[in-house]
Amino acid sequence: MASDKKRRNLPSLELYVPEPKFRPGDEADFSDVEVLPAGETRRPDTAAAHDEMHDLAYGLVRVLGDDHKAVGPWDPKLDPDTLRKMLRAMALTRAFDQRMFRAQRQGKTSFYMKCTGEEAVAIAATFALDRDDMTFPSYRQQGILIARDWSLVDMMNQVYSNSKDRLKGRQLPIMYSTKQGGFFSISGNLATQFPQAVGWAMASAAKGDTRIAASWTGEGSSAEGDFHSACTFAAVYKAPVILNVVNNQWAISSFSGFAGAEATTFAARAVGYGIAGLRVDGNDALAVYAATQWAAERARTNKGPTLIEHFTYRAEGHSTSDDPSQYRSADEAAEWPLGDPIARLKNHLIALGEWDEERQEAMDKECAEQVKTAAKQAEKNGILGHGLHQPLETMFEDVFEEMPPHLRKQEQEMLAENRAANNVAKTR
Ligand SMILES: Cc1ncc(C[n+]2csc(CCOP(=O)(O)OP(=O)(O)O)c2C)c(N)n1
Ligand SMILES: [Mg+2]
Repeated sequence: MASDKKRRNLPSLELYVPEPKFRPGDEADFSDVEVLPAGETRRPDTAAAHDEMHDLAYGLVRVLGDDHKAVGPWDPKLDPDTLRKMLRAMALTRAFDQRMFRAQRQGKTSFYMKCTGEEAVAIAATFALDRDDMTFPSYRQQGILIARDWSLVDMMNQVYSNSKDRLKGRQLPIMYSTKQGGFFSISGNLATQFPQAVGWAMASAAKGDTRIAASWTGEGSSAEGDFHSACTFAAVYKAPVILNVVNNQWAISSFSGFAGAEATTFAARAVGYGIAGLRVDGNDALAVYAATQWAAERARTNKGPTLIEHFTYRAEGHSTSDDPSQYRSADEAAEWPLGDPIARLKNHLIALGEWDEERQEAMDKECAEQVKTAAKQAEKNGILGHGLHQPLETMFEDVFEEMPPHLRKQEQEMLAENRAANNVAKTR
């Protein structure tokens, strides 16, 4: 719209709107993505001042090299048993995702979200945390629960919103919650978990406790105001918290550029807040483990928060409601220069002489069986639309200590209507 006041001697302003590099039908080519060689990034002391490590917010912590060997100062030097446990938790998470995705397609649940390609981000981090540290995840860190050996049946009961769903069908499937699991209720309101994690960490410090908090958010959600207020509080009070930004390149159909990825890295947000910032290869389980271990030690020794960007790729659709072939090139996942986190850890164990393809195949089969057995058990408690849901009156419960009369009246009306409807159905 040309304004009357437009000054003719100045160039017209132009609005810049980012555009993803590849759309459906394009050949994906990530050769411009800078992938630093494994082992090259320095590892500062965990007590280092945040402003002495700005380079790390623009670098890329990597441990696993192209030859599948672990190299450099970030190598956490884990024993083979721990590596195998980590690999198994990642494989089990993938098997769980596959089964639940299929369950949604079979109409057993209304919704599901996979974390394919991002398993290391949640699982390797959980291995580096203490069991009683508190996690504030987004919906793509089901791996935390699996790494903490949480019951698969309990998770499935929630996905099926059935009679054994502890959350009584009040949460969208996959929005788990367990106090004993140290897993804060997932919220559909993106990024709210960030200030909650910082507040929890501040309380832990105020009480003189020893437990720290860790939170995860997507790169898209880092554009929310909550992300920024969380960073301010974390920096000001040196909260013992690890703030993870999972940069999987996509926020449903919006590419990371809309959250600022073209301008700088997500780890660089830390610089402005005066927080330690690390940028990590999110598909390298050892790098994720090492960065989390570093940040945990920093938090535990009162040196303050760390913001970790996990550079990764969402290998599948956003959720069962999404069709990524409509907005991105089909090649992208295969062309992703940082590979697949499970394959990379597997190859590392093979390179160490501690694993082989046969054992991997047997483990994958065992994981599929374990998930199948759990699903059968959970399905006995009910699946979507098969009546074994929570009693209807639970809809009115657990809000007021004593239900106010108007709600009691509504509840009675609902139950009467339901009885009448059932009677009509029976006489038909
Ligand atoms: C406050 C808010 N805004 C928008 C949405 C809708 N929404 C749900 S998931 C999503 C994409 C988030 O992408 P990202 O943060 O990158 O996480 P990812 O799904 O990639 O793990 C959006 C926009 C929401 N749930 N809450
Ligand atoms: Mg994302």
